[in-house]
Amino acid sequence: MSYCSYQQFSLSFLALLPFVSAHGYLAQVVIDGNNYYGNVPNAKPVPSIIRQINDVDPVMGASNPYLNCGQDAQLASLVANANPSSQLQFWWDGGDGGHWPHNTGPIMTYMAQCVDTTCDQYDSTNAEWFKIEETGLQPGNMVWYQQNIMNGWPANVTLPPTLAPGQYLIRHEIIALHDAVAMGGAQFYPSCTQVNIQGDQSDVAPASDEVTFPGGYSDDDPGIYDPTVFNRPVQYTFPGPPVVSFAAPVSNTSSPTSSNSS
Ligand SMILES: *[C@@H]1O[C@H](CO)[C@@H](O)[C@H](O)[C@H]1NC(C)=O
Ligand SMILES: *[C@@H]1O[C@H](CO)[C@@H](O)[C@H](O)[C@H]1NC(C)=O
Ligand SMILES: [Cu+2]
Repeated sequence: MSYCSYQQFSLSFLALLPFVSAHGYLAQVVIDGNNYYGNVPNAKPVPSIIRQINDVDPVMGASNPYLNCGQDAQLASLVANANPSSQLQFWWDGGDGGHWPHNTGPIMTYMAQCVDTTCDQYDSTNAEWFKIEETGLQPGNMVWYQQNIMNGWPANVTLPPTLAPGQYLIRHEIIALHDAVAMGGAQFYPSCTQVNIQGDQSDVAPASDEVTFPGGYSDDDPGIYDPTVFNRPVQYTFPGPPVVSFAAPVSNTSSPTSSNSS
């Protein structure tokens, strides 16, 4: 049901295309210069900090249980050390091994504490997620930052400088909105990465800023069902809770903490 971005093509041209739907997955995370590779969906897994999914296709529907960490996400066996203000890069690949195939929609990053256990054992079904970053449109509101992912660049995220230490999941998510002019057409691509934050800082998210997944989104949220997503300049409202007050400062340049609301 979900093609990548064919909707502007004529039906006759569509009929000539091979039935390849590339979609994609989180292939690699870089933490302060250290590379951590994820597993290709469905491949025999090697140790990783990224929870492996079993399908590059998007998660569809705001109440889908796979909205949590991605399609049938499995516990990952490793947990990487990170620090307050660590610089992260998230590298997304297309399911065909090429570049990420989408360019319309937001990129958002959430975190949740791995409660009462380490993240390699933590069942995130009831995790309380708080948002540390949301990246939408580049200045001018014509082009999404997601275009940079399609061009072969990573997403750049800075961890909150004062977040309390401990084991956390980082839920880095791309939403592809090219079919979101219809209710239920938004494509969700969640991912979960396991980290252990060092230090003795003390900020924690207030419960009022936390959501579960599913739970944090509705199919009729303005940023998920978006009939005007192709009207430029784009007016966009991010779904989910607000970014926590102690998140790293927003920079509207393209690196390394690119984050810009419309
Ligand atoms: C960043 O935001 C500031 C304040 O809104 C603005 O003056 C500046 O032009 C912006 N920079 C870019 C590259 O858009
Ligand atoms: C992340 O930073 C790199 C290097 O500055 C930049 O080329 C890239 O476009 C940024 N990513 C996004 C999604 O803007
Ligand atoms: Cu796709």
